[in-house]
Amino acid sequence: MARLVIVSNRTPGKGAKAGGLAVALKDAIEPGTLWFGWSGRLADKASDRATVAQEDGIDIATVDLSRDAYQNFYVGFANGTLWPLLHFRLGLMEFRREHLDGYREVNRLYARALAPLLRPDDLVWVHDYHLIPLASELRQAGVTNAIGFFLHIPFVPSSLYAALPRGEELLNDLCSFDVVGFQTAEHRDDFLDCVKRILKFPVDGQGTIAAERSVRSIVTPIGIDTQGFQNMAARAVKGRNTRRLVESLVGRQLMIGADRLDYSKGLPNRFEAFNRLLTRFPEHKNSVSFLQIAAPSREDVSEYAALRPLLNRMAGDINGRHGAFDWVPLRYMSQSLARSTLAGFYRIARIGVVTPLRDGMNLVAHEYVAAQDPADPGVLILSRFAGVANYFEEALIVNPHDPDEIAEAMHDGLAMSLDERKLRHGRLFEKLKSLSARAYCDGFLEALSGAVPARAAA
Ligand code: GDG
Repeated sequence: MARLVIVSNRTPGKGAKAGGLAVALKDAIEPGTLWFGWSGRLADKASDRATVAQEDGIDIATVDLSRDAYQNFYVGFANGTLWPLLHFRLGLMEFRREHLDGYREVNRLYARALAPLLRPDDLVWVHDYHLIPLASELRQAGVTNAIGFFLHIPFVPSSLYAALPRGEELLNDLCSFDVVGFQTAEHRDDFLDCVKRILKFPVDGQGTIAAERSVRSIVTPIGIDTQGFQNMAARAVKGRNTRRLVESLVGRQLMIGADRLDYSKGLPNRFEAFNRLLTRFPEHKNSVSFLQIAAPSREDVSEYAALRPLLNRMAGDINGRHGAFDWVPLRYMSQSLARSTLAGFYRIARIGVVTPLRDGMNLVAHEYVAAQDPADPGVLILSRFAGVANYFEEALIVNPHDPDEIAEAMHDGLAMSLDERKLRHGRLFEKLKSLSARAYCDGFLEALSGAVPARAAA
């Protein structure tokens, strides 16, 4: 059987925050799988020689980056240009030629480090926007393997994409993969729209692009291990942290949000929505607490650093205005919690608030639904601009740009009958089964394996 080679910005293991991806790929990983990525270390000089170590039966190959390479590639182009652009935030996009050049150089370096580790029938699965030029660089290094790419974040319509200087280079790079996967049909269609309009490549009815090679575009939504998360939540709810949280609520209902501290997650609007809930529907005063966990992220990117003081101020304003001597309405933590602690907290929360302005998928929505007690489930409030909203129609769907609409959904969710909560949760839970981590891996790898005979014939 072909060996799977996974490539992502960070490899799993000590100190890496790749947790989510490692969970999603669990079913694809076997003894002998090779996982390649950045070590997380900054060295004086970047090296194109990988260090290979065995961890939990898989081979982990890593390279160090130089400080300059990290600045241009990671802080500059990946997170200062591509992330805002692909989240529809043109106003936040900053482009510098040296960042794009650095981004390509790092991808070239990765290709040089990875190519000698590859065996002829390996299937190579590349993850996310940091690594768009990788297939093209691997091809230049002589690699002929089947190489697939999965984009975890959205894609944008061609009119928006056109703002990216030298954007056609990256579109061409994407056409060096055999398979390109997206979270939703909308993201894939926007990508194909760019390919047709900007590169003028023909695309057939199945979404296959006739470039130098034949490139299949597919929709394979990511998922979680639903059963595993449900079990973790059921266990955690009996644990010390959840019990202490319940005690501290003294009978009040809980609303919860958990996100990376990222401007795409719509946190200021969510805070403003809670402010409006308490202003417009004062019956909720002293009867609900909102816990927002915001795990620090990408702190060396300036837009991220700017978000922190804004949220601190908003949290202070809300608590100053609405709080009482025995009630803190908004409990805000810019810290991360253990995954199992989070699972227990989701389970006791009457409302899960997932209101990103844009999101590729958003796995917090999956986790919140998986964590619920089916006999007394909570309500999910979900942004229509999260990829998962394409699959989760039974959530309370909101436009996250309108804090009043979110506030009304909070009000409705707090008042929702047990019967309606059960009905909605039951349907969402059914959907989780087909949106599983296993379905994601199987779907993508089936398409990638299919690329092998097609290429051999060509
Ligand atoms: C990208 C795309 C896509 C959050 N706070 C804590 C914590 N989390 C965990 C959540 C969840 C994960 O982080 C976040 O996943 P998301 O899917 O919401 O978002 P991104 O990090 O932006 O990921 C996204 C995803 O890739 C997968 O394709 O869904 O659209 O943007 O698992 O639970 N985990 C812990 N402590 C926290 O405080 N341990």
